[in-house]
Amino acid sequence: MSRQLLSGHKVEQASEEEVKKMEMVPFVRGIVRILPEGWLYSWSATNFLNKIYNMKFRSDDVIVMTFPKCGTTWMQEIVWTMLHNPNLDNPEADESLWLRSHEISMDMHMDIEHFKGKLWHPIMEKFEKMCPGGRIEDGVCLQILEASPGPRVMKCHYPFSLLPPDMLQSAKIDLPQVVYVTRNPKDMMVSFYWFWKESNSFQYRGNFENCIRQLMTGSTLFTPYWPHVKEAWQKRHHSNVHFVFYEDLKADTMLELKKLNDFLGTRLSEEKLEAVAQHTSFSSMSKAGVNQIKKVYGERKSKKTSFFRKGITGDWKNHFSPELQEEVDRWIEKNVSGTDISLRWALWQ
Ligand code: PPS
Repeated sequence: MSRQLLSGHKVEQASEEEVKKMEMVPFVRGIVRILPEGWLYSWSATNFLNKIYNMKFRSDDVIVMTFPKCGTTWMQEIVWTMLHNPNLDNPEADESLWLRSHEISMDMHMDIEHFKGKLWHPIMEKFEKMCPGGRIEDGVCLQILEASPGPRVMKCHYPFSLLPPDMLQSAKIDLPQVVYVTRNPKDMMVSFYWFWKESNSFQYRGNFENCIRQLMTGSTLFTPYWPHVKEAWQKRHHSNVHFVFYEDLKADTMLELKKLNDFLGTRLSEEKLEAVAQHTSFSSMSKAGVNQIKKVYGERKSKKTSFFRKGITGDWKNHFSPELQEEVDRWIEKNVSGTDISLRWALWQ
């Protein structure tokens, strides 16, 4: 039985066979496919997508939107720091980023067996404090976001077409700002593989090649990749959308921070931007991430967090066989053809 969302998308339950092939820890009520694009999300997403479609954004909101593993966490911390910690003296910065910058798409994860109908316990504690009497079924992160003061820095893995249609509909004034980050698909895929493999929540059991093929064929969670990127690419000239490539951010961080400074209107001096770049470098963020995890779990918890692995470009070269590379490059060429997305970037030779 399929049903329709307010966005006009149709929701279909993925078959047990399809879900089994994803080789992950089960989702209590399975996986749904959102058509026509075919996005695969946990069933819980359907509880929240209509609410998200009607979400009221504020003019001082910044939404960091990405297909997963494309640089979300990095950009979230950059934007949060520019807006809330430009002098690097805000004590809230010691708190985990997940408690400072909430995710619009996070509530779908409460269906992962590991979470048992809730979310990560520090988020639940914050929910109880900020939203007394709130019902979990109405979305933990969504309610925290509603109760949060601005400027809110939000993370979102949902694509534009599942968000409110009027979100970018008029002049710059009174609209939220969207920073869309993408990353060359081969590095995105490698990052996904290790994230799933090492995550307690997903516990991916497949091998590397399977994972890459699932991401390529749009047969695993969050996929397909290309429609997500293409929807944002079409909006890249909108005055409230800022499109960033992970590779550019990596190659010349200061140049990208200057562009962000203009886009966000933060007016930080070059010296302050240098400090932001330093504070959000891979080494600083991964060190801070470990400390934040320790603060929550204590010393005995694993020393790393799965959100910081290598933080480099071109790591796919250490993972792909020549045959697999050829297959993936053909898929990339097919998807980039007919668009003005740079094939050179997409192949990232
Ligand atoms: S998620 O789960 O979708 O939010 O993951 P996301 O943050 O989008 O992507 C994780 C990858 O980003 C790398 N990362 C960074 N790279 C450079 N600098 C900084 N500061 C940084 N922080 C996170 C992270 O290491 C993941 O990439 P890989 O290739 O796996 O290392």
